[in-house]
Amino acid sequence: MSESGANGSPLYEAILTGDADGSVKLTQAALADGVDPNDLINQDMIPAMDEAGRRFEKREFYVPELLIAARAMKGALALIRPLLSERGVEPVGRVVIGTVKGDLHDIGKGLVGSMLEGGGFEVFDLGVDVAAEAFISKAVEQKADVVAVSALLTTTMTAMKDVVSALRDSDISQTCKIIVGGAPVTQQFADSIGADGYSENASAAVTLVRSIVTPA
Ligand code: B1M
Repeated sequence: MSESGANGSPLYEAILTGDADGSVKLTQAALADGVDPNDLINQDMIPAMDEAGRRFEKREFYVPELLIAARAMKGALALIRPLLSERGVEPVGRVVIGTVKGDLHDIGKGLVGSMLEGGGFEVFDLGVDVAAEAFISKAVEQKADVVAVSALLTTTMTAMKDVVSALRDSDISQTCKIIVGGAPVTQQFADSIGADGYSENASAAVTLVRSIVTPA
């Protein structure tokens, strides 16, 4: 599996070619062999999706190929998710997460949510295409510590600013922080829209949220 390297491993190939049955079977076998789920995600699964994106840019892949790759990725992730979210009883904080309005990409957001659950947080996942008001009303309802917003498109990342504004105008502006992430998002962009934090990947998001909820 991952010891054969990211590109070209059987799981990588199964996801890239949209072989959902294969990706599930290979993931089951790797987990049974004791392979670290984080290695599967970082060495095989994410690189396969990145390659799908590269092929899409080069017009070797079209939307249907992206969709079947995503389906194969999700099948494998469904097996891994419970392993990421095993945790103790007491939540260390509450996080509302979703993909910004106009954006339907949910794999990275789902991964961030699962890793946060694994880090001991109670996570309320609002799904995709989430309006700014929906983020904030859920955060108010749940007295959330953090609102986490994902975007994968340069055209939708600008809508993150609306979520920041809605939070600043809300009753929980003093108690709830907002973090942003997703492939096109940068620390500079996060600063420019007044977000409280940015992280590049799912495990960095856990470290970031932890530092927000329990500052050193
Ligand atoms: Co889309 N798509 N897509 N797509 N797609 C990208 C993003 C793209 C880069 C492909 C490309 O051209 N190379 C490109 C965006 C270009 C741009 O804006 N710069 C693109 C495009 C153009 C589009 C459409 C417009 C295509 C079209 O219809 N013509 C369309 C838009 C639809 C919409 O959203 N309105 C579209 C549609 C789709 C599918 C529906 C077919 C499918 C999504 C299926 C799904 O999610 N259920 C899809 C896919 C699969 C991709 C790629 C190939 C893979 C995305 C993915 O799941 N990556 C993607 C190319 C790429 O990213 N390499 C692409 C794996 C995932 C684990 O990584 O989501 O980046 P990622 O998450 C990472 C980090 O970003 C971070 O942590 C995760 C890993 O640890 N992170 C956070 C994410 N959210 C975070 C939040 C945080 C912190 C960290 O805190 C809040």
